[in-house]
Amino acid sequence: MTEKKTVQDWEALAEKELKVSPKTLIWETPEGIAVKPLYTKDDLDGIGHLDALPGFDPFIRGPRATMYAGRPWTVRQYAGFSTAEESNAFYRKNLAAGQKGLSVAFDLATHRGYDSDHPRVVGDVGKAGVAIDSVEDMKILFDGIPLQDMSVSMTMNGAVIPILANFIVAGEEQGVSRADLSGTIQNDILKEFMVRNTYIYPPEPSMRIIADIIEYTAKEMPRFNSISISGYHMQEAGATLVQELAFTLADGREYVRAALAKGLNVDEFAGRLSFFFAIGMNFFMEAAKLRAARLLWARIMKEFAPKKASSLMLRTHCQTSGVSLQEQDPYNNIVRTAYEALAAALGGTQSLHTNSFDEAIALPTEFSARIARNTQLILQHETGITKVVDPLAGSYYVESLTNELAEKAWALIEEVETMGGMTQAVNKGLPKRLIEEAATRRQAAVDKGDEVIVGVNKYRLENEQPIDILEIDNTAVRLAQIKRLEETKRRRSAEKVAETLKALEDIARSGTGNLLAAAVEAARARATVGEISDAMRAVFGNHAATPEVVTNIYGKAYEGEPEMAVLQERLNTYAAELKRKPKLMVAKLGQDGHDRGAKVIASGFSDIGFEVVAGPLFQTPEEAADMALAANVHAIGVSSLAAGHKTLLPQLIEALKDKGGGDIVVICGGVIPRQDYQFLLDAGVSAVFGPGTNVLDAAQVVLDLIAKKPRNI
Ligand code: MLC
Ligand code: 5AD
Repeated sequence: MTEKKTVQDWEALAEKELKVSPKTLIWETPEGIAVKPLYTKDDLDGIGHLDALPGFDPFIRGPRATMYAGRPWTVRQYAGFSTAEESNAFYRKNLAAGQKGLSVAFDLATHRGYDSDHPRVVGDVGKAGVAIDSVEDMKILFDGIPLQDMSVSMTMNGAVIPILANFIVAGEEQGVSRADLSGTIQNDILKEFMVRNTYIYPPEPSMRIIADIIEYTAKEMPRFNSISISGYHMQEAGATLVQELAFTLADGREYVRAALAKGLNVDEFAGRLSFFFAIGMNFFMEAAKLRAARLLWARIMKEFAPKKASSLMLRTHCQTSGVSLQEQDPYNNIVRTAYEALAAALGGTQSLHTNSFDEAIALPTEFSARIARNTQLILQHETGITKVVDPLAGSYYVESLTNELAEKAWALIEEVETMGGMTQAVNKGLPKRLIEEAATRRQAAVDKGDEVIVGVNKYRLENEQPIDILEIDNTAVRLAQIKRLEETKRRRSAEKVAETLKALEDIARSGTGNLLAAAVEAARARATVGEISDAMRAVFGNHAATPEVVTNIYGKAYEGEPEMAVLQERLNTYAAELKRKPKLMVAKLGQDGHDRGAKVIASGFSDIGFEVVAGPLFQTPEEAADMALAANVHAIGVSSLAAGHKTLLPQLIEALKDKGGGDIVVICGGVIPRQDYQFLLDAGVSAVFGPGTNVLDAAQVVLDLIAKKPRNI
């Protein structure tokens, strides 16, 4: 008989194998979790949920008793581009090829409550999603798609009132009453103030909008999920999994309180709150995160003493991580996405979007979207993973991780609570700061090679072949939208529009009545997304955020590294010549609110020794040029992630020339296809930095460029 071995025996053996203590193998994750090389039964000591069953409180093993064995997760691919006609055709093809639910991506003009003819959105119409100006567009978007049978998710937060109103009216005009509409509206504004930035109004009226939507859907739309409380964008912006988990659940708690303050009973709405998480490359930790999320949500909801079990149940959509995908050697992204999708399924997601391999370059083509969709279909039909509920349960490692994530997230949730809840924490900027610090730390780890990304900072290809991408003719889309807007306005009753908009504005002003109910009337009369948004803007005003730059994180990671010291010395010598530090403005143009890249560059350059000016979000090229001249910068770096670069950069260069700043160096970076580099260089951009650029390398190039064109007024 073999003798029973202990963990101490294993440690001794491991040390013999390694020649050093196995403690050196402990992996400190960004979450502050020390992942050991071996987990055993001892790691389960004191964990309380080990005998939980799926379908029962606290739902750690899944919200449904049978999970995928009864019904697989919904294959729900997020998509939208160009006009309603083009997006509709794309949806229909995808549904015919095995997709099960719809998920609409709107363009940024729509997100921020501007019609397609607004001067601030010239570069944005139809680019990052589909342009929707009125019910007429919404009807075309769902033409031939029976809304009583198809669940539709709409990612909308800023212009959530007009968009949901348009959807309700489009359903009505298809002959489907709102009570029969199924789907989800994202409607999660707190994370917009933290990370995603498609807000319109200040926090307080924005929270009222959320509560009004929860109230309206609870009473009128029993099959509709009133909110999709989202951590996805936090992880995309750099959050650790603990931060993602904690801030998302704390947001959820805040929304529950807002709905209760409206006088609703918790069981009237809690079963229709839904969630949304990102699934990145830390495979087991991502699966554990979903299990921990369900556990903690049930704990949070018990505070509100619901009677229905469904009120405790966390149901979620997941999307594989966009930031984990790379521009270099892009077919690797198919592999990354497949692993992430598997983690989401093992974690028990209800619905899933898998990203396309061209993510870091452009919007999906039909080809890349097919592979992304098939990644899920292959998991569902070929691997057998759907046959067993929560197959990771009981794994020493996964149970221990689930427990540790839950404990760490709970501590952060409690910290938010002591600040007075999430609205207060957001106002004080805590979550945003923590997330931006984590993003900067990660960038330094990748730049230094401490974290390996295959094809980017290791095993890089010598020659990259450009891949086929989806190009959208932004001007053609804008002109087509403007034409339909004009037609819609010509055909409608101006009095009816004015009357319904006035009623909406009155409700906004008085603080009583339901904003969505009023907007449905306005949408029926063909008031546009812009007009409905403006009626509320007149009362609520616009929210403007001041960008802050985190310092001493990037530099600290490079402390004592010769690479940094050499660069800093070069910069100091040059600064002595100039009699001031080289000065860079980091700019965001148009409605593109993805500012992780801009923030990380601002932080990195500032720690290297540049003087950095962070421009606000949503500048027009003119405004950016004025700011750059007033601040007397040597260079402007534009970060572009929403495909507006071919319109906005030439405009910026023209504006600089007109205003006497033609000698300011213009560089840009972000999601820019290689096919567009020459166009940008011809337009006067001095350098283009794609995703995966090392910050120190970029700083060298910027110094070279400034030195060649020394502007020093
Ligand atoms: C499910 N059902 C079962 C079952 N499993 N019935 C019996 N046995 C089983 N095993 C039932 C459910 O109760 C439900 O019915 C129905 O089947 C559908 O299942 P579901 O699990 O609720 O799935 P789904 O309808 O897909 O809803 C998933 C969701 C929802 C609750 C998470 O909110 C959703 O679809 N979210 C998607 C959000 C999204 O796409 N976001 C994109 C963001 S992109 P019933 O009757 O109970 O409903 C983004 C990017 C950016 O944000 O920044 O732009
Ligand atoms: N179509 C498809 N996917 C999109 N994403 C954003 N916009 C679109 C769109 N119009 C995806 C990307 C991105 C994430 C926020 O959502 O994966 O990283």
